[in-house]
Amino acid sequence: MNMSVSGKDLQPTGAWTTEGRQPRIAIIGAGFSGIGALIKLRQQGYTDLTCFEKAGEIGGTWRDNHYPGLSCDVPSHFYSYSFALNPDWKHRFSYGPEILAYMNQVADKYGAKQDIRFNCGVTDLTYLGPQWQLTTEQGDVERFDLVIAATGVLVNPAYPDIPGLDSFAGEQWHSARWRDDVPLKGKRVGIIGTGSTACQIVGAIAGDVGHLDVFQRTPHWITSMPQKQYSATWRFLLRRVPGLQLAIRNFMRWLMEHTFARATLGDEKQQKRVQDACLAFLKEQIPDPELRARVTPDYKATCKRMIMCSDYYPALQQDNVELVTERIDAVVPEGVKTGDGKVHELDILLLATGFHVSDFILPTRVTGENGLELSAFWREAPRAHRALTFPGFPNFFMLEGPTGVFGNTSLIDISEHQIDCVIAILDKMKRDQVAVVAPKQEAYEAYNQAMSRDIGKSTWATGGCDSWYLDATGTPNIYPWLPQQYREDMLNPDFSEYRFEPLKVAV
Ligand code: NA7
Repeated sequence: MNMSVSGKDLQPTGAWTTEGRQPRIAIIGAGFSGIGALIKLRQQGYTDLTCFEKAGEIGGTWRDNHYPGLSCDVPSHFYSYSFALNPDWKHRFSYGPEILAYMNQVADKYGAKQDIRFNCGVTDLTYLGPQWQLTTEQGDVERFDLVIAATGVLVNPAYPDIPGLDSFAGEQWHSARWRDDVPLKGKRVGIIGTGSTACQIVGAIAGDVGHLDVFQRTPHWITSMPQKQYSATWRFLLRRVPGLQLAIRNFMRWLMEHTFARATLGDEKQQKRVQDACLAFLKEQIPDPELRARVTPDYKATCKRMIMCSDYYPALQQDNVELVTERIDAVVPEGVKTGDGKVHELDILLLATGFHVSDFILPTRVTGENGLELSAFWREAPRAHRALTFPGFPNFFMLEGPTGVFGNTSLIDISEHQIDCVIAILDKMKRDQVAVVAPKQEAYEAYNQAMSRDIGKSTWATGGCDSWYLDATGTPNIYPWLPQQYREDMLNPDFSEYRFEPLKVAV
């Protein structure tokens, strides 16, 4: 069915605030942020909601990723919605399928799926003042008063730029495009990458494959993942004791943020504590000093995102597993050729090589005021005002946008606070009967300057490593202060940083 509306209907209308009607809100993406936005907006009385989801089901990263061993390195009771605490988590750190099932349960419970258009990607967003014109992959065109992009961060797989990659004669795939139809049992498998994803995969498949080559370009700092299966008694208690779940959630948040965030953000003692814990874990896990030396990083812990994984080091020491630290020269039809001239013959090549982290909503074309395109606005690096809004792009919000809180913490928690901030802004628009909201250019610049100044103190900048936190200029493009501060910013938005204007027609 083509839902295009006629040219007449597409003429700019007045503002929702002055017309006394519900704002038409488009939410793009039905992962944790998008579902959270649907639920929280409806709870606050904003009911004209349409969520555009490019896939046939909800889930975002937890739908796209389904590789063996997939789990979350943020504790389950913290990695959940504050309004839908879950006493039934089976493990302290949940596995992918349980997280996806939780998201579906919450979406069903709150009726969020009724607002979602599945298999409906958005190709274009154009600001026509005070509304946005939205075009779908199907060519349908509609108007919305506000747009909330909830399109995720780790979405588009990064394929390594290795000569001959396509010449490989066996099967190869990216970790985020896992092939369930190709059995690994008994096969000669190679995996490129040693980040969080690779560590989980290696731990899960080492016992199954015939031979496994792990191609490491840079060793990562790894700390243990204190996994624990929750007992039925514990789950019963959580259900019965008032406040217990919330107390655990808050404690987990405190723990994550006081260990990793502080260590990253200039607390040298804490950084040393984290690094010493990693070194002790490594020594305990790998007795062989030669292998240990090969996996010991030469940069500071917390420079790259910390990995929590207890299965990786034991897997590396299995007889059928080989750590390859020689530089990869090329992929050839038989396998991977390294700098020492050796060809590592493989049946299957796995690419755990990360994501294009600077894309965010792109390649959707987003055109703001005066024809300004978001891709041009982001030419140097993707930036935002308080990781949520953009000058020149009124009535447009991005959850988990650039310069966000992407360290070892719960992105669900962060996005919930962002949604609260969006709601506070909508409430103000309604109260003051204004049509347009956007951050002031000077507020955006002052904020980004403060970020640039303070990010230099973090181990992302000083730790001596390359990471996905760095933008094309080599500067960390991430929130430089403690997550607690971001939550406070979102709970108490400073409205003087925004321009609120009456109806303004597009030029
Ligand atoms: P990451 O953390 O970006 O890790 C990617 C890994 O792939 C990392 O070890 C890279 O080495 C390696 N890589 C990338 N390109 C190449 C090439 N060309 N040759 C060799 N090795 C390469 O991605 P993950 O999927 O593991 O984790 C992403 C996030 O998901 C993670 O932070 C969690 O939030 C969950 P490098 O270290 O750059 O030398």
